[in-house]
Amino acid sequence: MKTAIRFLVLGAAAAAFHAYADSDIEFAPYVLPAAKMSCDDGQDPMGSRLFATTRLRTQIGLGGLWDFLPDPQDKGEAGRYYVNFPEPETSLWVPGSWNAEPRYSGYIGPAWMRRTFTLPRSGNLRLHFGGAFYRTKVWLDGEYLGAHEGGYTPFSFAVKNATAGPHTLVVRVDNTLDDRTLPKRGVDWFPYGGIDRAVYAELVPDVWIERFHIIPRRRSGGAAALEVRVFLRNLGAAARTETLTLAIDGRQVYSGTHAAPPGESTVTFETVLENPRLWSPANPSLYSARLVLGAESDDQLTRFGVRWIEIDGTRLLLNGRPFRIIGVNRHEDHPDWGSALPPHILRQDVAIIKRMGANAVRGHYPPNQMFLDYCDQVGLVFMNEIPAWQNTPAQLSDPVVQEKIRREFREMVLRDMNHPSVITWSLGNEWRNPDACYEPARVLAAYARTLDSTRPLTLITAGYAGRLQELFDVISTNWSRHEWYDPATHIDTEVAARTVRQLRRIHELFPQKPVILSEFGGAESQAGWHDWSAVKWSEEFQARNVADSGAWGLAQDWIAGGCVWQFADSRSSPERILAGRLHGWNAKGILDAYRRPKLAYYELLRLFRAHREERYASGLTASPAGN
Ligand code: ADA
Repeated sequence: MKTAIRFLVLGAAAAAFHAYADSDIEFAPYVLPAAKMSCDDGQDPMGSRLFATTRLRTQIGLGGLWDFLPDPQDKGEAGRYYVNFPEPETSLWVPGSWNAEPRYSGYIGPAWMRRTFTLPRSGNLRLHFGGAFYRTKVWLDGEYLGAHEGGYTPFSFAVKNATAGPHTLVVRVDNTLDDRTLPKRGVDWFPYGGIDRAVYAELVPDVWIERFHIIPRRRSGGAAALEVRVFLRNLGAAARTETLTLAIDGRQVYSGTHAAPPGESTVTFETVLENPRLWSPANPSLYSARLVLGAESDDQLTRFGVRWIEIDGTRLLLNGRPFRIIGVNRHEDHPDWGSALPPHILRQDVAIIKRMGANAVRGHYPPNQMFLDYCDQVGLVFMNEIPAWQNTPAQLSDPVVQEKIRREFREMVLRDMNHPSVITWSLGNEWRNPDACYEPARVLAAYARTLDSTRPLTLITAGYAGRLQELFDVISTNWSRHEWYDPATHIDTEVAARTVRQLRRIHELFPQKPVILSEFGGAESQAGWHDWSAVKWSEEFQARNVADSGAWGLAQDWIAGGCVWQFADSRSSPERILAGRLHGWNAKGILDAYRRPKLAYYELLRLFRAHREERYASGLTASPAGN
């Protein structure tokens, strides 16, 4: 009663303040926990990672202002813009999304970008793009280097014997989506165009380390066998023999010679880590590894963690102890930056999530790699996924789409293998008519398992119970309370009861598999609009959805956790402007797009913290902060 009067007299925002001011919520100080590391690799001058990835290569950052010219009539290739770049319309900051600029806010189509740079000396040039959305073609000094399709994974080009002095780089990026792209046209997030992740050039020797993976496997007696997989490139015409030397935390653990045939090759060797420090959200312990080629002719650095993920019936085990996913779904989106979130926003997102008492994040696509570096460092697990979003059986049976799924999955695994935070791989989200997707799913799941056998494989569905789930280690399902997209204006408990029955059917069908509520709570709210009777679009309506579905999910012992839909409001695709959206935004964020909390955020804070304390009291969690 008292609360209701406050609502009427003081207005909704003030009431919300009062409702929480006297509550038992304690705000943790705004400090991120530090990773336990015994080695500091310094800063990455390219701004791409949280640590330097080389001590030997000469690197040239290609961020900054680039000439920009949209090409709505697609005349650029015929007009050879890569040789005769016309008068640019403006210059744009890279990494950046052109749709974050008011002038190009709605622009979908090809665009041309150009910049020059100077090589301090001649040598083999490796051009690295952390990501560009969605189709990219690259020319250096008028010469075509190649193309890449896919918006979320890195790609690179090599140029033998580039000369010292100035060079001109021209890039054509096209953010047009269709029925055969990943994601497909009309997906529920915005196809921000541009070079939206770090880009740089570096000088490499004739044989270099493209990347290396460290894959820990459990040995009896607590030791970890580390399989080291090295991806080499040899630009020469003859095979070479090279020495590889690995140091972990500054201590040499391996040295051996290996053949490096021309082109790309893979070398593997093994080493053992006795009594490894284990990584977990409570204890994010990281190792630093440096691999050197020859007598310091090339090197690469990475971080890795040792942690054991296992499945025990309906439970996930992390390092032998039950582990529940408590998290948020997050898009890489911000009104001022589009999809090109700068490091301080990535860091802020991680801090907000950690501070909520969450231990997990899920995304519809591989995020900026720096975000995963932060997850490794502060202790958040990440459910990694490729953007095969709501594809139809017809699309999934199309060999062209299947090949894109395979490529996207491979590129995700190649990039993210070393992140201890990555806890599951997902083949996609909410495929339509799941029974009819069985055959393509079977083939794709078999392929995915050849790339990594150390993490559970999953596919996100929308309450589906059926044989498709046989194919996956973990069942991930979204709580789809359909009333949101109906004309209903109030919460309908009958709909919720139906959803619960549907979810229980999954458990009945697969009583021995963990089920993750990959999305719960999805309801939109107009930030700042309150209504005491919890009418649709109000913060109260959303808060109730989030609290009810979250509390129900976390109370089921056969549910291995869940993630709220979603972390912050995000812009939806142009096709969705009428699909129950606020000005074309998906406003189901528990924070608004600028990360200002809505009521649902406080509800979730309470829920996550209560859950954590309860787990601690029952001995299932290592420490109150441990999750
Ligand atoms: C699904 C989908 C999300 C989002 C959500 C919504 O759960 O996985 O990407 O579109 O629906 O807001 O309707």
